[in-house]
Amino acid sequence: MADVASAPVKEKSALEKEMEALLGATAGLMKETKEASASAAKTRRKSRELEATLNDMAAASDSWNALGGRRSRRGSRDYTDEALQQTFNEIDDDKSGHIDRSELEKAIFKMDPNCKSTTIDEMMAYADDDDDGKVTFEEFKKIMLYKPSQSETGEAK
Ligand SMILES: [Ca+2]
Repeated sequence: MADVASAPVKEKSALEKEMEALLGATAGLMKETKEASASAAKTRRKSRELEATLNDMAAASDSWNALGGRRSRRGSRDYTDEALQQTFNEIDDDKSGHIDRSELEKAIFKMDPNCKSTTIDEMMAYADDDDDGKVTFEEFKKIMLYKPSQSETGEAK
C-alpha cells in the first residue's frame, strides 16, 4: 500500500526533474543562440570591412597596373618577370632598386596629371608591405599580380 502511494510520487518527481533539466537546457540554448546571432552580426560587419579593404586593395592594384599599361584587366595579369622588372625600372628613377613615394608620384603624374595625392598614398600603403616607405621589386610584383576576383570570392578558380 505504501508502495502504491510512493511510486507515482517518485515518478512525478523524476519527471519534474527531467522537465527542469529540459527547461534549464532550453534557457541555456536560447542564451547561446542569442550570443551566436550577436557574433554572426559581428562577423558580417567584419566581412563588410574586409570587403571594403579588398576593394581599396583592388583599386590600388589597378592603379599600379595602369602604370604597367594595363587598366583594370582583372584576372589577366600574366606578366612575365621581365615585363615587371622593366616597368619597375622605369618607375625607379634613380635606379636604387626600390620605388619611393616621389618616384611613384612622378610616374603617376606622367600618366594622369589629375591623380589625387591620396591615391598615391593608398598605392604606397598597399604595396609597401613592411611600411619602410619603399616599394621593393618583390612588393611591386605582389601588388601587380594581385587578383581581386580570387580573394573576394574565395573560390578555387
Ligand atoms: Ca617596403
